[in-house]
Amino acid sequence: MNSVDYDAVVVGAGAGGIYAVHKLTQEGLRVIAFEGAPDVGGVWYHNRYPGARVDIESYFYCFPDEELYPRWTWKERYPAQPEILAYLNFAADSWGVRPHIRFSTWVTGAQWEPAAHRYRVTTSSGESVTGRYLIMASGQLSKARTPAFPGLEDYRGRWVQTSHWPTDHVETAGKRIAVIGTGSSGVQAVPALARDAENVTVFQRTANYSVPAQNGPLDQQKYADLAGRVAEMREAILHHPTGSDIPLGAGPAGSFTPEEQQALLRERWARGGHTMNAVFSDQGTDIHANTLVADFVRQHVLDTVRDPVTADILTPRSYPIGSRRLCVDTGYYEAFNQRNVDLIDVKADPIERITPQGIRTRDHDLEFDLIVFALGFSAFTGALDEANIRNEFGERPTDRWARGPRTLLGLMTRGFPNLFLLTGPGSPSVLANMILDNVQHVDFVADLLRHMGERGHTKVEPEEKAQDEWTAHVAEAASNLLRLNVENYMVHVNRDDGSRVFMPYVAGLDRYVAECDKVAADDFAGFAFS
Ligand code: N01
Repeated sequence: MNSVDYDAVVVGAGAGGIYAVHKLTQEGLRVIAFEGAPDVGGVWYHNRYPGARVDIESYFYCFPDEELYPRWTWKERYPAQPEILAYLNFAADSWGVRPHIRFSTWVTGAQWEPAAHRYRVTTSSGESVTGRYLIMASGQLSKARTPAFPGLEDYRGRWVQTSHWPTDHVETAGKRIAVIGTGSSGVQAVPALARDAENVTVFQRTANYSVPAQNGPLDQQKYADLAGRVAEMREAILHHPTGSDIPLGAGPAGSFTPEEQQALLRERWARGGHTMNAVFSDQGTDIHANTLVADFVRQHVLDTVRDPVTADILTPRSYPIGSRRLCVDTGYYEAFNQRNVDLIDVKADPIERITPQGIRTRDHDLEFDLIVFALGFSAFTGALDEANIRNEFGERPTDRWARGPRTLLGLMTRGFPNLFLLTGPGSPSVLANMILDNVQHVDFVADLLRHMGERGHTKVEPEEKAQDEWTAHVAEAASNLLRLNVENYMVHVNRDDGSRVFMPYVAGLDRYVAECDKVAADDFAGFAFS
């Protein structure tokens, strides 16, 4: 077999890439990583918009590493972006991964060379290297949807995207600001921007459900306790559906009296954040159970927002709660009680164009100094496509996914040997703690590569039958979900017949880890080696 410059080429230096470089170099592999940004952090490098925070508690949104964990502590339950970025820098420095990473360098192509069992990877800096394994740590929510509003090119103010917030100072104090998009990013940015802006006008297309994080200082005692038993904690969160310790659904809604239901809702509300996703075990599948939770959140909007017209527009009614990702905020609805915050319902009053001075809707012509686009991502496939990975037939992975992603364990896709998709579609991915997802995937890949090394294999890809079975299992797990029928970035809609594929694996990280463990214990059954 032909030689390679590197055993592994890693794409991306966010949490997944940092850990992949660390783990695989520890395994004795020659590793190089390419990262488009000038530094580590991935989405936490780019998503530096005011108000950006994680929505998984910080006890668990970090590497479950016995050496690292006790040397760090967080200030808050849901830390803001600067603290998370500082943490990822701390991890990168502690593990000494930087010398393996080429920053400010985008992968522009990766061509599988079938005779040599390797990828030739080319980059924006003109570099060309070969690697036996290609490890995509490029994230599932990293390639932003670009704003496509007519007139943007003539706009004379400044415009920015939450997903790629500039590293230079963006002046917001005293400015007239438009925010377009009210998903997780928009609802976090609005109250933060409204603190010192002259005016913030929010352009909402769909009223989304947002629940308070109930953020606060970290329980340092709890952190210290976990720091003393990291291995045990790691096992516990790997065997939890979301990779954390949030409470699971207490039981089917119908098994509680109305008073008990309300008490449970209040209890989960007080705990905050994604706990509202699992008040009742059947709220994701039963519309009556779901409506109980949705009504509770809707009432909060009506109770919080003083202007009844604004409250009505903000009240989410168009889909069941949790069937799009639940937004977690700090003071979102409260911000609309400020005199400097306005709301435009773009379904009733559509954006016609960006003007040189601002935004023209059907009914308004408004002037802005700054337009903030919070439009979301080309999820699951955007970053993968951008790397321009080609197999021996010139195909990209997504060329074979016209009817939705087809993977084995969300990690590999047939026809693309030696290509690993960290947190890819068909794995729990965005439904669980993404740092833990990455760690679990990298550890699995490291075990797989060791297995191959011991047997002299240089090529691996999923067997067709195993991939078909896994893809069917992922679909089956999602078949009774309310969210399958709602427009959202986790659902792939087949162009030919409109049928739907839920992309992440919804049965839980715990179940997924058990499946991976079974495969590994069975000599990686389902993977074909040569
Ligand atoms: O993106 P989104 P996001 N005109 O796709 C609107 C993670 N995350 O960046 O709802 C007008 O959720 C669109 O409208 P609609 C998290 O996984 C986590 O906010 O489609 N509006 C929607 O309101 C999250 O789920 C955190 O009708 C337009 C918004 O833009 C994921 O990232 C923080 C439009 C996009 O919402 C994505 O969140 C931030 C148009 N032409 C992100 N096009 C944490 O809390 C789109 N929209 C950890």
